[in-house]
Parts: sequence; C-alpha cells; structure tokens
Amino acid sequence: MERTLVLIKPDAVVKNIIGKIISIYEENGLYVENLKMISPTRKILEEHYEEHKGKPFFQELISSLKDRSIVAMVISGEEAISKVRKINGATDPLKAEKGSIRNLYGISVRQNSVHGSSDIHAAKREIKIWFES
Ligand code: IDP
Ligand code: MG
Repeated sequence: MERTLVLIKPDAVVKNIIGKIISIYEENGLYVENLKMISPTRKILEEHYEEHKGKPFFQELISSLKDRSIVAMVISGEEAISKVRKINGATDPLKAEKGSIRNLYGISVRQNSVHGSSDIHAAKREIKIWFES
C-alpha cells in the first residue's frame, strides 16, 4: 500500500472536470484518502516545486498556480505512485499516452491538468507540504 500526492491543477478545475478526474483514479483501483480545495501561497508552491527552482519555467509555473483553486488529494492503493504517474501521462500532453488524463484534458506542457508525486520520497515530502503544514 502506497500513498501519493495528486493535485488537480487550475486548468482542470476551471474546466469543471474535477469529478471526471477523480473517477479515473477510482476506476483504476485507487482510493481518495484525503482531499481539499486550496488556493496555495507562493511559499507552498515554491516548496512543492523546489527541484525546479532556477529553471526557465519556474516563475511562470508558480504564478500560474498561485491563489488559484487547486484540488489536493492523498491517493492510496497498491503501487499508487507509479499507477498515478501512468494514469496522468507524460508531462507534455502532446506526448502523453492515449487515454491518459493529460492526453484527454491537458492544454500545454505547463497547463497539464494534474500532478502526481514522482517517487516515495517526493510523495512523503509533498503530502507533508499540502496536508500537514
Ligand atoms: P511532472 O509534473 O510530469 O512530474 P516536471 O518535469 O516535474 O513534470 O515539471 C513539473 C511541472 O512543471 C509540470 O507538470 C508542468 O506543469 C511544468 N513544466 C515542466 N516543464 C515545463 C516547461 O518546459 N515549460 C513550462 N512548464 C513546464
Ligand atoms: Mg515532477
């Protein structure tokens, strides 16, 4: 049993597809263990995307998410981390596997509808940031 952190990003929230996205995880045998809607501060986002600090897209990424409605969830299940990454699809919606969330709903590399933790360390760290701080 694993836990991972999933974010439904603002581009998907404004499309009114929160329910559709959650259903996809549920239909794949995963469980919503915790959930909240949050408009994050710059501080939370900079912590969350710490590994990308200094990259050319970093500031734009943070500004595009700051103070906008995001659904944060702890998703659990067997191999939840890799399962979620597969269900989400590649970062670039144009390269995302057919039927993945980013293939179905993503707008661009930046506005790609969802986030899923990359590994067990990231998952623990990110769950702390969004649910325990
Ligand atoms: P991931 O979300 O698939 O793990 P990362 O490489 O960790 O992808 O990047 C984090 C987030 O930063 C992406 O989901 C996307 O929103 C944004 N991002 C990544 N690369 C670019 C880029 O080249 N331009 C704009 N935004 C990007
Ligand atoms: Mg990542």
